[in-house]
Amino acid sequence: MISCLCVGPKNSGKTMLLTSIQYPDSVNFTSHSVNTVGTNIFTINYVPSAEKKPLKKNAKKSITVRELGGEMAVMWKNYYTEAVNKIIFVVDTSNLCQISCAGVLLYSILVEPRLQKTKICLVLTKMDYAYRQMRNEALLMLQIETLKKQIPQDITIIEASAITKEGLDQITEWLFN
Ligand SMILES: Nc1nc2c(ncn2[C@@H]2O[C@H](COP(=O)(O)OP(=O)(O)O)[C@@H](O)[C@H]2O)c(=O)[nH]1
Ligand SMILES: [Mg+2]
Repeated sequence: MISCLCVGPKNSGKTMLLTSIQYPDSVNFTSHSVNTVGTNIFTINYVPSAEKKPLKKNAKKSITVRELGGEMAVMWKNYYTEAVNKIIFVVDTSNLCQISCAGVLLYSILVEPRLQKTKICLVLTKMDYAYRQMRNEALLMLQIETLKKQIPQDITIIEASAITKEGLDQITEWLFN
């Protein structure tokens, strides 16, 4: 059963982020990417390293994440079940024009009755491409501080880049802990 979903606007960088997490040693190709029509499934294994905390006893060593294509946002609801305990929400930090779209999508998840206990990881991706200030602006426009006070879900914010690999270890840790 798939307990983790990855959602976010079209082209926000979901496929590339998950691919980089799934294959930590891969070389990234930024030149072309295929739009996700429907869903992609990624299997992420926990590879222990000196920096990572060891897993708890009996913890899963492999997690399956389902990416929902941004162009099918109206259909996301079909994948929201009580079994979903984690959601990775990907925002393109370099594209603030898309931020209101991201905000609407995020909000629709937060108010979903079946997702009230879901843990959310808000990934500000493409940080290699964004100015530092854009990170603050993105969070401001998403009204994260206000939301945090009003919603039952736990939100973890991680800055990442599929290119520099910044934040990828943190996302893996969040997935497994
Ligand atoms: N600079 C940069 N570009 C990225 C990054 N992640 C994705 N991209 C680019 O953004 C575009 C959309 O990425 P993709 O993963 O297909 O987005 P998706 O629609 O959310 O799955 C592609 O052209 C990627 O090469 C990143 O971390 N940094
Ligand atoms: Mg995709």
